Amino acid sequence: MDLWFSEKYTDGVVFSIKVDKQLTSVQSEFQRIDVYESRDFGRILVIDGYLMLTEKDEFIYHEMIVHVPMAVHPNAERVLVIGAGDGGVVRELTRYDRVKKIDLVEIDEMVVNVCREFLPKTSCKLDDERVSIYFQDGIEFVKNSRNSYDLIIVDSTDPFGPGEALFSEDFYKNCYRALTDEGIMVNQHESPYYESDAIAMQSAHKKISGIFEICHVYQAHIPTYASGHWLFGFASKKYHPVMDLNSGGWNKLGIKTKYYNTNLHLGAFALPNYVLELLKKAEKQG
Ligand code: AG3
Repeated sequence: MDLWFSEKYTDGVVFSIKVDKQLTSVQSEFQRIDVYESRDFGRILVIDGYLMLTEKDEFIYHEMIVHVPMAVHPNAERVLVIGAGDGGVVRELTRYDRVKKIDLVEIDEMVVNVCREFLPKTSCKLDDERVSIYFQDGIEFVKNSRNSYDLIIVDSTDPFGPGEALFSEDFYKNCYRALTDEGIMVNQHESPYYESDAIAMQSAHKKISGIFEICHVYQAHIPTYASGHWLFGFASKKYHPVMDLNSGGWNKLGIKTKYYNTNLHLGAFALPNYVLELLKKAEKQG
């Protein structure tokens, strides 16, 4: 009998990956966590039925959510990561010597435990000495931080379930306050393609652009997320994501990446017309 993992994108569209076996399935206090093994995408992490990452294409998401702000901010030393218990964001951050402190705030300890056991390729740097893990609600954590971080990376699930509040205006306002005057916040911004995702991304954009001085959106091609076309938000107090890109400086670091490069960085901010249209509409609603 064939075993397939399927994620429903709309009432008429389903994406499926044939899996060889289920490696684990646990129900935490917050959500259900499954890991599958597949021939084409390696191991797959699924939360509440939604695909979070696959071993085969997670590098795209994690490189783009980390290296884009890191190539713009000239000296990001203190980084707050919210969500991301799989460790993928932390792994990319630890490649920078200049990063001195990484606070990872993950609401669900079981996500970290499952990923440590079944996804060593993403969780491999969670024990780096610069990393402190807080099993707490990200919402509460940022409420109590002031002027403490150079960069905040919001690697949330989708805007429902435990991830919902990570798309709220209050949360973004608290992130703003938790950042220094030169701070940058990057967040996973959903997809522009299917209607329900597009509505979520417009709502996030509307809220963030009402708070941060500089607010842009960039894109990447992620084969295992809805439509394969995924967006990230770049919100900043001082640095512009394209004008302040330090290509020479970043290239000198010699970080070997599989997806990100500084030419692609520039291109990632060049969005298709229909996406620009959606963003403009969202800003007007503000
Ligand atoms: N963060 C969640 C991306 C959203 C995926 N959405 C979906 N499949 N409907 C991914 C976590 C990687 N660190």
